[in-house]
Amino acid sequence: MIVYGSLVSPFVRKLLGFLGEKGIEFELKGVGIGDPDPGFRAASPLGKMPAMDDDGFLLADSSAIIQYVEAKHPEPALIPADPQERGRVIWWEEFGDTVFAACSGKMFFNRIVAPKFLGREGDLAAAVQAEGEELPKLLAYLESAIPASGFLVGDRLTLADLAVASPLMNLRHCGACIDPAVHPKISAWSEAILSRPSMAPWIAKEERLIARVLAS
Ligand SMILES: N[C@@H](CCC(=O)N[C@@H](CS)C(=O)NCC(=O)O)C(=O)O
Repeated sequence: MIVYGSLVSPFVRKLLGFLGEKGIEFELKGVGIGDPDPGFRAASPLGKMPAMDDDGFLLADSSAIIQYVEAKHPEPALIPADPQERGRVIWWEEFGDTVFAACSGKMFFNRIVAPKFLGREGDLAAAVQAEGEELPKLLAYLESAIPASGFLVGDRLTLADLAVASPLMNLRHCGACIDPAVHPKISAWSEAILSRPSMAPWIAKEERLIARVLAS
């Protein structure tokens, strides 16, 4: 399987962790925003990452790819069969993808991607608004919702944990680290998820990339 994407995308990071947890071998082909790579453009009609080529089967969108992989490789199950658990997992994926990643994305895109990767000014007012107004409410909700099990749904890792922990890395790149004194549950839970063998090597690589880019 080939995955097209950049290590710093929350959607790509979620997918890489998911594939790692499944034990699936894949090759990551690095592409950037607006990348003309023909394989990427064929797999991603809208030019968004991630996209996938699985032996000629082309698919874009992290959630679509994850559903495909879960159906093709059911074990270990990362999307539970239990109706209530499955509903909760999809809620958390939605929260991670469309709410949390949108907020962290306003900070990350405008402060790092636009100036450092695209060579143009970001909308710094949007970043300030996201950090000051949106983020505190989202972190308060997440802090209140992390169960004692240490996993967002049930008592084992699911897609929910990967989907919500992933955008936290984009906050970290912006210097907005989780303060364990203020958000002790998010701090402990996210450290546990982001340090899993499925995530940690990619994160180490992406941290080196961001350090290089910020120093340039
Ligand atoms: N719902 C999509 C979102 C993908 C997405 O928006 N990716 C961003 C990077 S984080 C992208 O490719 N943006 C480029 C663009 O919008 O042209 C998914 O889960 O894969």
